[in-house]
Amino acid sequence: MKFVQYYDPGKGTGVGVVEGNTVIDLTENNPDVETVNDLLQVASAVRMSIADLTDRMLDGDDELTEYPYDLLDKEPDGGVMHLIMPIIAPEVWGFGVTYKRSASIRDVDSARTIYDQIYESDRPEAFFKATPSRCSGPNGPICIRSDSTLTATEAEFGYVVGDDGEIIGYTLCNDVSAWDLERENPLYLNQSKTYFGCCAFGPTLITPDELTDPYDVEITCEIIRGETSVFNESANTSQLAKRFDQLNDYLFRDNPIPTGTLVTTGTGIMIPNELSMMEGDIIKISADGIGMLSNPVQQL
Ligand code: DO4
Ligand code: MG
Repeated sequence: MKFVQYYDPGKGTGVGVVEGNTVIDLTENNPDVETVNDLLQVASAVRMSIADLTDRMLDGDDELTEYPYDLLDKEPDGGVMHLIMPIIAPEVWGFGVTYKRSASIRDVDSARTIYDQIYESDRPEAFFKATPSRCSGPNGPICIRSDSTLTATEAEFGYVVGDDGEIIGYTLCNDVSAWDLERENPLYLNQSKTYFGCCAFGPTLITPDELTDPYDVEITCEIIRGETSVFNESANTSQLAKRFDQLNDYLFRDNPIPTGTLVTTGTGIMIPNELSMMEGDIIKISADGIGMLSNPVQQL
């Protein structure tokens, strides 16, 4: 099953189930379920998956409101109905250098070997990435911090964890990063990774029963500058050097991770320096089944 969250002026947030090009409104007939987080809480109490619980809620309900997906896939504007992040992730954590390409290109650029070492070791690179106020959903802005001149898109596959660390859904993520800060000194990593507008994710949250092989997802990243597509490349999650249970093993070690946390799994698509983000660019990250996450770039 595929979930979105939306904002409806005058009503607030709601949850939708995506079927083809249609969004079925779950909240209208279940007003206590305003977010996927609410759904997760109920599902956990009754020991069901969110997909099974939603099936039960929709079953036999003939009075469902439906919207065309395109109607909701709009720029966030308080006056119109639009998609928002597919879950309110209380925390976002990132993993890095999980693809060979990411390791080798970063080392060439920085003339250091720390990335190769991380790629080869059991303990992955993990970093705190964001909180809801630092994140955008579909069509929301992603930002270049005011003290960076080389900030780049990192197109990534992400998973969301439930109460016991189990994966409850998958999504796409842009781990926007100020590469110039990171390359100046690795101890600036936090400042490269975490600031206002540093992360976008969505558009949907797809459950494991529908996305059955998360290690075979083709992720494409396109950069639109002006009217022109200036970059279009793909990577496949089959190229990931680490498995999600291995990442979770380190992430959850002595570290309380709240339910609904988004974990972003590293980029396999390295953007050339000359195509680092510029104000007005549109960055599109897409994958079959999950949809297209499109975000405009804003200079802070
Ligand atoms: O080591 C720096 C960050 C790596 C990262 O974010 C990635 O590989 O995606
Ligand atoms: Mg990254």
